Amino acid sequence: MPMPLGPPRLAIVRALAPSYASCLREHASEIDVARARSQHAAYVAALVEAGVTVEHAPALPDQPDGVFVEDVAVVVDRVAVRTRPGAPSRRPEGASIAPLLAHHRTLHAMRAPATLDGGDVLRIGDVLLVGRSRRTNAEGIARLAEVVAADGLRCIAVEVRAGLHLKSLCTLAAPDLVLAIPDAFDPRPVIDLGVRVQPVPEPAGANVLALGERVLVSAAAPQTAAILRAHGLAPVVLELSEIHAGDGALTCMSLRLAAPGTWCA
Ligand code: CIR
Repeated sequence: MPMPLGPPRLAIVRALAPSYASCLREHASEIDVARARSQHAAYVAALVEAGVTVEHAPALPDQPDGVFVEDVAVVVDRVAVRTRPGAPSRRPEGASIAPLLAHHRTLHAMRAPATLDGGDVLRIGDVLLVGRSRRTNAEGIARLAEVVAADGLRCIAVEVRAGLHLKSLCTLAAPDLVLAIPDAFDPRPVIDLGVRVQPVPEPAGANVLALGERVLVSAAAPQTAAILRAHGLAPVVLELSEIHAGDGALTCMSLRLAAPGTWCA
């Protein structure tokens, strides 16, 4: 009997740094830090509203990308791995999260030359689809596979040809439903798992965060919200303009831990 998908029991988040306007990003867009902070606060409130317990990692004022905690670890059922992020400037971020994770899971390390960002890891049941991207290399995927084997999970590598991370291109909305930017990646591994791949018309719609029936979705993706409704899900729309300006989205602002006997997105 496979484990069911559930809402996360716990989410680790980190306050948005005053230095956020210096975060890594593809295009030198302007960032309004005060606005980013209120968008982050609304995100945390939406997690709490959905019944998720929120734990705050120590603030890192001098790490502009520190709010994107998803990238610094991969957490599964009994084990977790602190990643070695692909961007060197982001490698110090994980140290302050490690003790929090070690409290809940057996925590493993990842060493050079391996690199991996958690944004490249999409869990579907017992499988982790892992994007080979600008941030995640083959050694990182191999190390992740070694760690998660302890929980009976396997990894399948997927090429990320465009975009930052695999989860910039596709995320899980329900146990049998992945939303994806059309033609952005090879959907066969997802389809082979018996999961439908639903194309979304807006790039910002590809990254949603499933919290049970509720699914967080960006205000920049109104058509995606309508698609979620059509699938019987309850979209919770969040304004994320300043988070998107930092190349971030919904999944990247938390590290989620499932309740025992379930897995989570
Ligand atoms: C970066 O380039 O690393 C950050 N500015 C954005 C990271 C977003 N992370 C994610 O989607 N998992």
